Amino acid sequence: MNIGIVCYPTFGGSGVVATELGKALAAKGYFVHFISYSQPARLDFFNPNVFFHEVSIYKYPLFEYVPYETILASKIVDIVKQNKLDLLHVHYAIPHASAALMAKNILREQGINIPIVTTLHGTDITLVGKDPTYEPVVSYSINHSDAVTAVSESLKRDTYKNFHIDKPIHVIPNFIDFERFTKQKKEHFKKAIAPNGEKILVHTSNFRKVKRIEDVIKVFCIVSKQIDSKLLLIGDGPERTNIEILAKELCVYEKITFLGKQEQIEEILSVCDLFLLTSETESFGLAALEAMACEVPVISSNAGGIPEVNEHGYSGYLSNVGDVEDMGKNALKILENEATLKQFKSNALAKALTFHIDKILPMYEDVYKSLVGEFTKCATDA
Ligand code: GMT
Repeated sequence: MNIGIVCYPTFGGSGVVATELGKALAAKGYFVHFISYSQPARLDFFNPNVFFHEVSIYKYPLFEYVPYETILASKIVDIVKQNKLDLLHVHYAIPHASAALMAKNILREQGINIPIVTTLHGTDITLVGKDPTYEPVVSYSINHSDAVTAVSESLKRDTYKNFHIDKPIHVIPNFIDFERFTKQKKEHFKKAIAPNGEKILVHTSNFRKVKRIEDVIKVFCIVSKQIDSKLLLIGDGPERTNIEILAKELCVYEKITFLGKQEQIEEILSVCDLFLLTSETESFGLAALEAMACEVPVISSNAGGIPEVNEHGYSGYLSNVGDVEDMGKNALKILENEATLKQFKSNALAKALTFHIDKILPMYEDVYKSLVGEFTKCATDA
């Protein structure tokens, strides 16, 4: 089967999920065509079944704003025809689903029927989508997709609440490829970061306001008063300066290392003891799942889909958004006792295994098969 995947190429969760899904499909013998405005961050390998089509954006002086959606729709039409795609899987409603629908309508006039699967990731619904300006297009795009999936039950509920949807939404949770995300022996990293055996806490994100990283700093402040510890902050984004100021005010700056954007995040997670995710909204929390796969328990808020990933009292603890006192108390409960920490680490892995890619990938395949009647045999079967 020839599958087109439309996604954002950035480090953000939706791009990561789309890329990892494409890689896994290619490994199973599907031909996967990525369509994006630049090479997706994790698409850094060669596989004869994987193709990348760049959506080139030319800025003509006539346009104050580049009509990206129009360029993308035209590109999709070309790629579908040239590569005889059987299906398009678009990640993120805005503007991928609407561009795909435009392409679908153009192709229909040319006698080509291309089914569209739209996967909702969260920010397209909970943040951007809630802006009434987008509502008509997002509702239309969801209702006219051939199949719609959401990454958590919580996101499915939010979508029905905020939009006018008459379409079934299948929940297909995000997944982990354990060939990559697994605890590795990186003792030299540990020694370099925590030379005196300090506990290592970690947070990774794109440092947007919605992540409430100020709460990460406050929780770390509570923990570091009781336990020798270090905090690793991975990623970068608009809140970086504010976080640095707060860390200095709370006198924990010296104990924090800003690592910036990292490719091999699993190597760093492998030496960490606790992951902090304090978000205001979070449809799933892939970053937490990646940490759990590397045997790192999670202290998190209970926003959105996080409780579907982090199990309270088992893989970590949940608190109300902004309740840093409770988060700090829970973090100490895990870190203060070696036996408890060991138990939570092993529970985190056990919980992460329920999201094993081998369990989740067939769910997407089932959706594809239900849309593409004649199942075209792919490379490895031929
Ligand atoms: O969280 C972000 O800032 C990135 C965002 C995205 O759109 O890529 O992540 C969303 O999709 C991820 C993958 O499905 C989810 O794990 C994140 O929870 C979700 N983010 C939010 O809902 C804020």
